[in-house]
Amino acid sequence: MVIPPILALILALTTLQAAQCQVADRAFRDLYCQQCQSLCPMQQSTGQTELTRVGKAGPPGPPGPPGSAGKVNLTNVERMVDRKLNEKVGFLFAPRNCENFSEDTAKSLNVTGGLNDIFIPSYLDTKEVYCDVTTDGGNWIVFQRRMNGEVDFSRDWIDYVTGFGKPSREFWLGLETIHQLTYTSNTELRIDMIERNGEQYYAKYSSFYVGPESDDYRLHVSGYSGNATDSFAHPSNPNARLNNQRFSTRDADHDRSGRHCAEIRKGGWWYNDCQWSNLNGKYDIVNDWPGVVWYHAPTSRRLHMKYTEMKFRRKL
Ligand SMILES: [Ca+2]
Repeated sequence: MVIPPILALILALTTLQAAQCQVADRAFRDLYCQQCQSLCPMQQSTGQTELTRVGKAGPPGPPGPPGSAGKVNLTNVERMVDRKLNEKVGFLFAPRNCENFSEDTAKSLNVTGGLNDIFIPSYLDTKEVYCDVTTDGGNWIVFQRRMNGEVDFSRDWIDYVTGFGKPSREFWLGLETIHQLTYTSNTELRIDMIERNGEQYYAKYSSFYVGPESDDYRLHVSGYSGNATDSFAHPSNPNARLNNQRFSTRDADHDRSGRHCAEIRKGGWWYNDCQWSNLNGKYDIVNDWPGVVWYHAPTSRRLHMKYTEMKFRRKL
C-alpha cells in the first residue's frame, strides 16, 4: 500500500510528539522526587510505580478480626513465679474450718480426726490444725493437747502467741490464731480430759472467745455443761475464777496475784490469784504439784490429768 506524502508527514509528526512527552514526564518525576522525598514514587513488588499519598489521608478502616492465641514458652523463672502465684492464690480455696474433714476417714483409721490446712482470712494464709471430727458431733479445731509430757509448756509470751509443738502431738496452737478464729464468730468450747486414774471428764462452754493481744488475750467463757465442774468460774472462790482474766506467761505477769503465777505453776494460763485449774502446768502424773489440774467441785479436789484436749468450733 502506498501512503500519500501528506499523510506520511502527519504520522511522523505525531510519533515525534509522543516521544517528547514521555521524556518530559520522566524528567518531571525525577525533579519532583528530589524536591520532596516523602511524596516520592514507591517501587511496588509488581515493578510498577505509584504514589503512596497524593492528598489527605482517608478515615481509618474498620478493625480487623482477632488474631489467634500465641504460644507461651515459659522460662524456668517464669514457671517458678507461676507456681508461686498458684500457691499463694490456692489458699483462697482452702477450708475455713474443720467442717469438711472426712469423718469416715478418721473412723477408718480409728482416730478422732486428723490434720487439715484451714484458711485464716486475717493471715491471708493457711494454718495447719488438728480437726476432731468424731467427738460430740465433730468439727472441732483442737488448740491444746497434753498426752505424755514430751513438750515443755513453761515458755515465753512469744511462744504462747505463735504456738508450739505439733498439732498431732502435744502442742499449743497459739493465742493469736485462737483469737482470730474465735473473736468474730459464735464459738463454743469443749475440754476433754482423762485423769491419771483413767476417769474421763469434759467441760463444755456454749460461748468462748479470746480477746486481742492489746488486751493480753483475755478469756471469755460462759454457758458451762459437763461432768468436770465449771473450773473457769470457781463456785466459791472469786480469786480463783479464770474467766475474764488476761493471759500470763513466765516472762509476762498479767495475773491478779502479788506472786508470778505462770512462773510458779510452770505454764502460761489465764491466771487470777492464782488458780485451781491449769491445763498448761507442768506435766507430772506422779507428783501432785504443780501438775496438769482441773478443780472438781463434788470432791473438792484437783483432778490430775494425764490427757487433755481443748477445742473450739463455730456453733451450728
Ligand atoms: Ca502477779
